[in-house]
Formats: sequence, structure tokens, C-alpha cells
Amino acid sequence: MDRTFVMVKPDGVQRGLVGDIVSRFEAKGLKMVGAKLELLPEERVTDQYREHLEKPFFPGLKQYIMSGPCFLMVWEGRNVVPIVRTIVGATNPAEAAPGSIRGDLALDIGRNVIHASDSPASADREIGIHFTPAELVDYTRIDESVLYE
Ligand code: IDP
Repeated sequence: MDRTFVMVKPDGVQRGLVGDIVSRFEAKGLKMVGAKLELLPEERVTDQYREHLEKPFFPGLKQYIMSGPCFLMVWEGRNVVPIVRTIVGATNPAEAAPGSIRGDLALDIGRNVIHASDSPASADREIGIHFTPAELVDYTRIDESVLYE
């Protein structure tokens, strides 16, 4: 099964949106295999967003991500990376479809509530930045046999 890294950013945690966000992935049928609440150290933020280091918004992005606790998760399922990106919605909440997390719950690109890996390679990399193998749990969801053909 595929895995992806998802993180409720500090604005989402402060606004009490963690439960709503987790519910959306659970209801879809995805399996949570890791989760923790953390204040991220600078090195992990820089590593996660390394492709944006030279962007003008990077200092503000780093400050935002380190402004409070993030809720970090690993979700598992077939095609989980594109499925989660669709549930999350476009980067800019002004363009995110209604029904998506950013479409329903966010207004500003600089406060867009949630992060999700954009490819299987990024997912592997980001899971490795934030989780040890011992923090990921292997188990069967009781409805797995009816969720997939
Ligand atoms: P993604 O989070 O949808 O994958 P990316 O383009 O990888 O989008 O950007 C990473 C994060 O950087 C965004 O989620 C957002 O928090 C922030 N960001 C991207 N573009 C801007 C911008 O123009 N202004 C402020 N923040 C931005």
C-alpha cells in the first residue's frame, strides 16, 4: 500500500480543525498509520520545504510553520498521494474547490491549514524527515475488505 505525509499546520491546530481534518481522511477509507503533535525544529522545516529555500515567501513560511504545534500524520491507502492532494485542494484557497479542506476551511495562501506530499517520492522523503519506522503502525482496518475491489 502507498503512504503519504500530511501535516495540519499551526493555524489549523490553533483553530481546532484537527478533528474535522482527520475525519475527512477516515471517512474516505484511508488508514492512519502514524500521528503526533509537535513543535517542529528549524532543521526539519527547512528540510521539508527545501525546494522553496530561495523563494521570497520562505522566511515567512518558516516562521508560520514554527509558530505553534503542528499535527503530523502518515496515511495509507491505494493511490493515497493523489487522493489526499484532491481532498486537501489547491495551494491557494481562493482556487481550492468547495468540499476540499482548503476550499472549505482556508482563505489565505500563507495560512492554508494543511500540508500533503505532492508525489510518492516526496512522501517517502517527508515521512523519513518526520517519523522513525517505530512510530509507524502496521494493522488492518476492519473495513479494508470492502473498501477495495
Ligand atoms: P502545497 O503546500 O500545495 O504543496 P507549495 O507550492 O509546495 O504548495 O508551497 C508550499 C507552501 O508554501 C504552501 O502550502 C504555502 O503555505 C506556502 N506558499 C506557497 N506559495 C506562497 C505564496 O505565494 N505566499 C505565501 N506562502 C506561500
